[in-house]
Amino acid sequence: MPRPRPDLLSLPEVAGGGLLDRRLFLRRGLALATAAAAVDTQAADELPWLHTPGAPFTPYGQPSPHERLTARRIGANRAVAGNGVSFTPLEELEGIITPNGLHFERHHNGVPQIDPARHRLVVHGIVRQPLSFDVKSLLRYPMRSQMLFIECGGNSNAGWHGEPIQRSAGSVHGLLSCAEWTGVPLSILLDEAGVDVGASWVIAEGADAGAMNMSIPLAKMRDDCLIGLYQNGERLRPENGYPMRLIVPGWEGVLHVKWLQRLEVTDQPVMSRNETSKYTELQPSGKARQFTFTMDCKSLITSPSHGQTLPRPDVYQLSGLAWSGHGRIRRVEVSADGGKSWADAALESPALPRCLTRFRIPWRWDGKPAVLKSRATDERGNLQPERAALVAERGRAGYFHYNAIVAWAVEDDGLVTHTY
Ligand SMILES: Nc1nc2c(c(=O)[nH]1)N[C@H]1C(S)=C(S)[C@@H](COP(=O)(O)O)O[C@H]1N2
Ligand SMILES: [Mo]
Repeated sequence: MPRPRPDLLSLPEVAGGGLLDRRLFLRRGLALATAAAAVDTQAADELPWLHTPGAPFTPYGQPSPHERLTARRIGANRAVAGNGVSFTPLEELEGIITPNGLHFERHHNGVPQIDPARHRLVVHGIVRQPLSFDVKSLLRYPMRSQMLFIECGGNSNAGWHGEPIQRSAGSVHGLLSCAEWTGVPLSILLDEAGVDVGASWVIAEGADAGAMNMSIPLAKMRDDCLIGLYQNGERLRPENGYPMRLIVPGWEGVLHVKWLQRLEVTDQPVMSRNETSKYTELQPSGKARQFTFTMDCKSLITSPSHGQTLPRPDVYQLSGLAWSGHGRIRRVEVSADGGKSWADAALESPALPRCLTRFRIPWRWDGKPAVLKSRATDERGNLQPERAALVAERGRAGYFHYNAIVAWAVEDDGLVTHTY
């Protein structure tokens, strides 16, 4: 078996288990891979694309057919038609933006096929002037763009299981995506409607069958919420709320009401199904947490991760994602010895608030079993907890808001599995 190059063997460790200085990637000369061969021996006349004209233009591009395995994994609820999830394949992607066709999905009643010409958004309740907007009129309002993650409150819920689930990173933690959302700040519409004194909540309702609804504090709506109309530059996908959805930066996915058709300004929450029987968390005391809006500080190594195999002892680039609904990610530390020692990973800029942040660190694997972990700290000082601490605090009946440190075990044959 080939050994790491001597220049890589001599690099000093910054933490146990072979973690190397994060700045090595910034310097010239740390080429981890060696080019396949300086001169390719493959004869050029065997490559048909060098000899025949290429395919014609297409009105809307598609991924290469060689990348068809980069796809959402669907977890449909067979008992209830239209209910279920599909997961973003986090381990297949790089950078921080989720392509629109791979944004995760969570529908309680399937994807309504909405004709934008017949869709209306009504703003009413404790307002001086109730308003009704069609899509065309909303498109003429001033807009704002922001890169933001959306994470379902039920993301990573398999972490509560007694045994570590053996599935790819994306199919456990991929109810998480990140896009540039463009839309109309809600404060503009609320000002136009003229919110009256006494109002403190807004009830948002979707136009899917069942009209899913959620209550959101008026202060948050005024502060930074958007009526999202564009997703990564193009109009929303039907799965993600076409023609318009609520964007609630940093807060639980379920509040980002899709296919938005009604905003009712009120003085109390509506106590809908998804804020009472669901998306609440039973604690060891017997009391349930309710209105747990903000998504906590969290991170995950995506490469390497479950199901991947390291081909040989060598220097690898560990890479992953960190995020927090409380603001910016300030720090990500990585451990290669199961949490005994930690080293700072490099954060890729820009590290935006309530947006995914990519981290990287070089790691020299010596071929012995290792346990890889990452832990994030946000600008408010929130530190991602160890699993034991989270379970001690919240018990295991809560289901939602699991944000504990994720551990990957690397066996001596290079196979990566999930461990606690
Ligand atoms: N109208 C409506 N809005 C909805 C839902 C829904 O089923 N109906 N699902 C919610 C949940 S639970 C989540 S996590 C997010 C998922 O958004 P996405 O499917 O665009 O990823 O949408 C929320 N908005
Ligand atoms: Mo969700």
